[in-house]
Amino acid sequence: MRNGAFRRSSVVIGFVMAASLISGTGAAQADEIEGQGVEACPEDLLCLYENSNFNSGKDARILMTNLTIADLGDWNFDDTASSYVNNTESSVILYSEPDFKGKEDLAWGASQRAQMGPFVGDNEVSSLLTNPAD
Ligand SMILES: [Ca+2]
Repeated sequence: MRNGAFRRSSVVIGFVMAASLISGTGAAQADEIEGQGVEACPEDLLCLYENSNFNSGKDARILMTNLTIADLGDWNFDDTASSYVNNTESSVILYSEPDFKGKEDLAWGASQRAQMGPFVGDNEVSSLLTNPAD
């Protein structure tokens, strides 16, 4: 009896792990939603908000990603971000030009900024590097 119960819970745990792999925590991804607020940003993703204060007051575009993106124009998000939430444990470098050029800002792991800056300003982010080597 005990042995059977143990085996059954192992199967459940295995299923949950497989489901989380498929749904993508940890998998490379980028996606766009409409929303607002810090809580709109899922765990393990960096979220760029179209407007300052995390789109406060009105749903607007949010680009959510854990990818390195050389040109945010590919996601129709070039020169768009006005605030961000880094809901990952790693730093992300934000650049004012495509291909990791121009001015740089460091978005620390588990940090947020209601207004872009100080180095890459409002509507300036054009590329981003996730998991930079220290
Ligand atoms: Ca903007």
